[in-house]
Amino acid sequence: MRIEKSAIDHHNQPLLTDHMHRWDSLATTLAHPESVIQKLADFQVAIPSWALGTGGTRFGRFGSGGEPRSLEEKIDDVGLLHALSRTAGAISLHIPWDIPSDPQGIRARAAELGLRFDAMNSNTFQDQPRQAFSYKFGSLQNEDSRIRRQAIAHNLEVIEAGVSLGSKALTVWLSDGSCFPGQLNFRKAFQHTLDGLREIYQSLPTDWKMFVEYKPFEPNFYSTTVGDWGQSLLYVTKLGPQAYSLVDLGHHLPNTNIEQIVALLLMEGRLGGFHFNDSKYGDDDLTVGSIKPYQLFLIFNELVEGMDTRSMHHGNDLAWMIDASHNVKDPLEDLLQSLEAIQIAYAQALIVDRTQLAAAQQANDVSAAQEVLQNAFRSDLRPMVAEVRRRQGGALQPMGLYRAQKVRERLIQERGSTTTSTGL
Ligand SMILES: [Mn+2]
Repeated sequence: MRIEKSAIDHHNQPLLTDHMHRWDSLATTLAHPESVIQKLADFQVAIPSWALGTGGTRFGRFGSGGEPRSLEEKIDDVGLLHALSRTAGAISLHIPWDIPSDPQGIRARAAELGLRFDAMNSNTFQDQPRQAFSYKFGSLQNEDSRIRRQAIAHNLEVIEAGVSLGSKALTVWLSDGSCFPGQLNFRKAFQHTLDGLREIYQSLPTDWKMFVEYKPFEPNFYSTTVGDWGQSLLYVTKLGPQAYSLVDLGHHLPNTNIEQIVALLLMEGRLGGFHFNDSKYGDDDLTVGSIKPYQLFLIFNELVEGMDTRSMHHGNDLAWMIDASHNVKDPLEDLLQSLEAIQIAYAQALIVDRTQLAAAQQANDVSAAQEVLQNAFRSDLRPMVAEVRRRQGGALQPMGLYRAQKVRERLIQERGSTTTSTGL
């Protein structure tokens, strides 16, 4: 199903007077409202194909019905999100869950909905039917060279699929590691992994990037072979200029200072991309901004400062993606909430008074520095984010329209109440 422009106009019309009143009064308080509006409009976030169905835990999965049954339907769902929010202009695919049988047709369908293909994701963390060797004891790190070869060959296939769709990046997340002391020789595991990544890197098209995503634990609980940003940085430095670290917010131990990691990776020119989610304990994959919105703002504050220092384009020079999974919410509603949280935190970072902040830091005026940051964080910029959507043809209240249009009910009618999205 699609949401027509007329339905969006019909939804916006009765809300318009109140919205314009709130936006006009906010705009008068901001130094450069139009430049912030433009940056927000240019900022598109990729939706991963695996977030469109209900996620589960190892204890169970409770489907919401109407889940996409094919790659085409996944693209349609991202199209819905983009039509409502005008900020979900890309989709990130997972191979082998989303192998495109008709790349030209898939490209055309995405283009029609205003979507491009973001980074491709390989999968050597589970075994596939008819696969010759098992990844039970790791993929690129494995002692058995035949298993390492199989994992390398898979990544090359993912690159090939991505080329056919116009993607420009490969994200490698490895679950490789060990569950018990003594299971693994750390140096050999690192070296095997580096050798494998090198072979994959050598097959990258010249205009592609490779992202090396780290994670401290799960599914392995004693060691992970790309366990933190230091290890990721070590790999990408050894690989070459097309390799970058990828930060997933949920891939840190509790209370890690993620904003500092982001600042330093940017300083070194090695931050390539970002996976948004939120967490209370571990890799919880909760809705962005639902638990720690201040942390999200502080991260965006470092991203904006660091990218501006390096004259980077905020929207294009890093890969932005939501990496979340939902067991109790409608996945599409959850993604709409995540998209809005990202826009709000980004907008708040854009209005930080950097001159005042630098002066406070120079003077060791700790209280003043805190005031500058919290002035921005406590500004209610929701009218601005709504105004950006309105100007792009989106909905003033995306979730309100989603519910008024009975999107989930219509998807269930169209696809059935028991469908399970591929890969979940
Ligand atoms: Mn991730």
